[in-house]
Amino acid sequence: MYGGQGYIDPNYEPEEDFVTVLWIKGREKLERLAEGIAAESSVGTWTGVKTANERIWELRGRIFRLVKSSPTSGFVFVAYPVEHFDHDNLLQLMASIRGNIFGMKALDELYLLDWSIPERYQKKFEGPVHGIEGIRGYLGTEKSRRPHVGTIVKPKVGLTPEEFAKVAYECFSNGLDLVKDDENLVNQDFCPWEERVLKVVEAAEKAEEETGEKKIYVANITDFLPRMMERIDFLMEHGWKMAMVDVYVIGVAGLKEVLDELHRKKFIVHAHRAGYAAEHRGRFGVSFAFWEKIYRLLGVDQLHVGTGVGKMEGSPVFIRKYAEILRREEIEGFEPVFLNMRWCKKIKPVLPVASGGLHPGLVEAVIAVHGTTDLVVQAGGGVHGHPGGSGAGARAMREAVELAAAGESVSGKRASRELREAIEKWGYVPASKVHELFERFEMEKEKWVERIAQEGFDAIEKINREVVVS
Ligand code: RUB
Ligand code: CA
Repeated sequence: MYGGQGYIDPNYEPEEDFVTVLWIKGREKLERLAEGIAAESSVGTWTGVKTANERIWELRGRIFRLVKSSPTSGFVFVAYPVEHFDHDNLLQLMASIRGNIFGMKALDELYLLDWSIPERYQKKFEGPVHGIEGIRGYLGTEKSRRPHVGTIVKPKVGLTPEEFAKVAYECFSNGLDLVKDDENLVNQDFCPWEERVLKVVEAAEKAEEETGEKKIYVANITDFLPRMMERIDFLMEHGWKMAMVDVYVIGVAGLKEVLDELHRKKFIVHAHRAGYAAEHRGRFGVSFAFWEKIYRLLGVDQLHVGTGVGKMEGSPVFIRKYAEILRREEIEGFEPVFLNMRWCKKIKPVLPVASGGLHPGLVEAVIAVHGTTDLVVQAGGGVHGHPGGSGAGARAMREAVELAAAGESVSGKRASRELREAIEKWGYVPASKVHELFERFEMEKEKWVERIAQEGFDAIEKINREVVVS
């Protein structure tokens, strides 16, 4: 009971509901902590109020499942009826399910692991304009289905427009499909945005003519709204309909506005997620699964999801699931960590971007983590750190991706000198290591489900630490 009301209803079967799954730990009984959350995120408060009635009570959050790890901790599943929420107002929805509950005093840990969105709500959104097939159509890879190969120009910041464009040209003309600005490069004095864009677009077009391949350069337009709008116009005027946004730092309201404009103009949208991890790691927070569903709903075309084998957080098991959430129509859950969910047809699949600490020797492994070649493989240091420079690094990456996509070894006899040089410098992880990890995990899955139920969040963290490619 909380505020005089009971929110637990084990017989309730969610149909057209939003469902959230949370990890909770606190200083009261799990049931009471959970009811506090259901109340505070829906119709209730700490005490009964005279203004409530039966009609309002129907709008409540219902706890239909509790998985107890101890008397004061466990996983909680809450269902909210669609009517609880304001039409397509994602901000109102966030203030409910990702709102006040994180400040409740009785809680020592609270983590929103996942949520599922009913089709009735999804239908109010447009989703991506291009998505996986649109981008593949643009680059001409619908048939080959090979991963797209990209780079982040490095150093992240500091190059002048000329220097930046020179690196971009070397990468484009040596086999890369995509060149991007880094998340923290926009319009600094040493590299004015418009000047950079003009020079890089010229470089990309030159490389297109020379190689006969289409190229994608995504300039980072992230800024306050009026300036993002100006940049979209500038790109349009120069016949360039693609851009990058730092989706997390922009915030959902700004993102909706900028995406509306990008959609009207049919841009390809590359989404960088810098900052998401500030609330994704630790024991008070929100999983990336929450955010990527918002980004797919609002309609980005490609989105960073991690690598599972590079420098950023996330075990292969988690990264594959994050990617499936973007790519699939039907998501198979792994409760209580991930929920089952079906995307409605209208919301197209988003192309996952694997990036962060990658190099040619990790290409086989990262494709194995994803379990498909529908992805962008992206390397910054792994291109520009090649002993032969960016051009050699680009060729080595493209070659590694072609070999791995064809199921061949990146370190085999067919590898060129440049590819071997990259592997000598950075090492090599074969796909078989990743396959073994997934086979082991599949065999031990039941055990992990039990461990998660018993040990709670500790076991989830162990999957990230222990289920890794070694
Ligand atoms: C990677 C890079 C990206 C990270 C972000 O550079 O610049 O910003 O991928 O992480 P490098 P994530 O290839 O030199 O490591 O993709 O996990 O959001
Ligand atoms: Ca970066």
